[in-house]
Amino acid sequence: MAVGMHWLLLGSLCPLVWGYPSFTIDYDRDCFLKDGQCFRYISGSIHYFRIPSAYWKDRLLKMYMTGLNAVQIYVPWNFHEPQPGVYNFRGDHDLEQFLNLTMELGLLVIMRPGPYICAEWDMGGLPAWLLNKKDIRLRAFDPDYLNAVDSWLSVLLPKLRPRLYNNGGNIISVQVENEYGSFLACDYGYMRHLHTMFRLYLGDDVVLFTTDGSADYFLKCGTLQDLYATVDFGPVDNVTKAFEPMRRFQPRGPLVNSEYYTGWLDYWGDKHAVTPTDRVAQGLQAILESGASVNMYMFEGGTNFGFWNGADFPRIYKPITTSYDYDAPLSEAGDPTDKLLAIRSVISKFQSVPQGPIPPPTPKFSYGLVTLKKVGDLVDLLDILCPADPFVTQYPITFEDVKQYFGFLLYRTRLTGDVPEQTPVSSPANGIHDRAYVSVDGQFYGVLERDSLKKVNVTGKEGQWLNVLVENMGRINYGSDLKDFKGLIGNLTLGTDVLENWKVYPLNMDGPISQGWPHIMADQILKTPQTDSTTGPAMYSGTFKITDIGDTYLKLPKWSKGQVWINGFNLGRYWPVRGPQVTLYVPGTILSSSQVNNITVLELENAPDQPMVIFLDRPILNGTYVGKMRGDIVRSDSGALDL
Ligand code: 6DJ
Repeated sequence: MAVGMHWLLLGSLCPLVWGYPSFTIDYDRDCFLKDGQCFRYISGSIHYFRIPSAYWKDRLLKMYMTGLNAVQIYVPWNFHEPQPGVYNFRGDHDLEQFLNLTMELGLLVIMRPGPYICAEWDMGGLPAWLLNKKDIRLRAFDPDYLNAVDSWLSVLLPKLRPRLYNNGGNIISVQVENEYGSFLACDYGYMRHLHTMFRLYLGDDVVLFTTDGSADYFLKCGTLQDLYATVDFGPVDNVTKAFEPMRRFQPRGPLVNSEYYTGWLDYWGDKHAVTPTDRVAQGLQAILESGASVNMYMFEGGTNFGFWNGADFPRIYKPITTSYDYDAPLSEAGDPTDKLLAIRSVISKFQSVPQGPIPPPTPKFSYGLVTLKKVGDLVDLLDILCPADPFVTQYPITFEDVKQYFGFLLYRTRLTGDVPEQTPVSSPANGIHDRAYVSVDGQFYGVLERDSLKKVNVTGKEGQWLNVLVENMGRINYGSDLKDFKGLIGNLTLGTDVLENWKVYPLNMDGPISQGWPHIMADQILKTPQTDSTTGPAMYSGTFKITDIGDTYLKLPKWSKGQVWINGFNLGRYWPVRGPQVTLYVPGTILSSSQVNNITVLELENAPDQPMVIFLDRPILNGTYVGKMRGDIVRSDSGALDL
């Protein structure tokens, strides 16, 4: 055998001999060490839980083609453990399938398993069932909280261990908690406990890290010995300065920005957030010039389907929109944008990017108009939506009390006397979490809203039902108000009287609708006598046929606020009169070209006289803001006035 050949063979065996693969930190050379070489990652965040699983591979391929060598992902605990001890890792929840795809495409993975993730996701990823114990202390050394955390980690972390880079997989590092330094509890005992658990399940040699805002006061409570401290910040003028707090806490090791913001999130009622491409590109270039590793948050934002959006609470409650487009380099629908091309060109100055074109945007279809029929007022559909007996209670109880954590609860009580004059129903303690739709028998009177709309005037007769449908609009995901109980969390008054003797109906909409209701009962719907009133909470349904399948965007002209399902899939909330989001993203994966497609709309306030919706081939996420306060906002592109 030739000498050269001999060394070639030996070379391919060497990794095993030398203890490779290995991923560690070199504190002398201030870099990560991948198989003994200085290495930096250029990564992007992608949330598999915000993208239909059939599209995962396409998105990862686009990230790879941009020149990224890693992706960063969160794992939302509440998405996988909907009830204590009940786990879901199937279909769109199949985390391991997602990880297999990253491996296939040669992407490294930076894991962020929480248990808290923030992410503008309901309760920051913590399961709402933790609130069954009312005085639980979240993200702290509280035995009730820790027992639940430990049991979840005992399921999740063993799935990750064989996938660690040092064990032959592609996970190079694992984050413990998330921005813990912004959480007032500042409980080192809790962080130490998590650290112990992560080491127990993942071993001693994986790189564990933390991420915090780039300021000393964040790093103070967010960091812990043996956890590599990293920071997050968006485009800034002075990158060296932005990394200074990290350097003060940790003089040596690679610089890392774990969340470099390519865009930002949207709140209902605020302007659509946009971060200019040139700023993002310049900021990225400066980070890469500094030699740092970086993860772009988000690379694709995706969608808060169903009821999964979170909310912030700066001073008032601010729920996040259904779209989590984030003005990211890949759009909500996974299409490459100019921002992606600019990012790719910056990356190419520092490392080679894969040859070949970025896959083009997928076709979008404007399927056109679909007319809908009213199925019935919500209060007339209780047999379907709440077949069990309601809870009977003197004073209101919460979503958590009845163990329904998402969606809607109907509270009803009978008027104990005539109410001939307009009399306010109100919540003196601001206890509407989060929005309530008030009617007396069939007559709709208006809306109560957390922090803003405090009373609704009603009239009625003794014995009539006062109906208060309460919508959970998403739990707070950031700050010290994470324990965000839903429903009526205080008494309601009628005039000066406290209302008592309630019946509480937990409404299960996803169940029957995913089973084909109301379409499977179409004949009965036609025969059912119903009011043709277009005000107040009611269900509408329709059908449409298509020949080509692709993504599309649903616009609801002249509708107010509600929820939409297509073929049983819960697309999320619409609220065009509040904006800025006007259309809902409809992934082609839920449509059929061989069968009739069903659409079901729950409208909460006012439906158009001729109920119809329209499918467009482009999104409208920036309905123009023209109003100035909540309550009666009008937008020029809200669809409230025109098609
Ligand atoms: O880690 C957080 C992300 O999940 C950091 N971050 C992002 C995501 O929530 S807002 C957007 C945010 N942190 C709160 C900082 C508020 C100034």
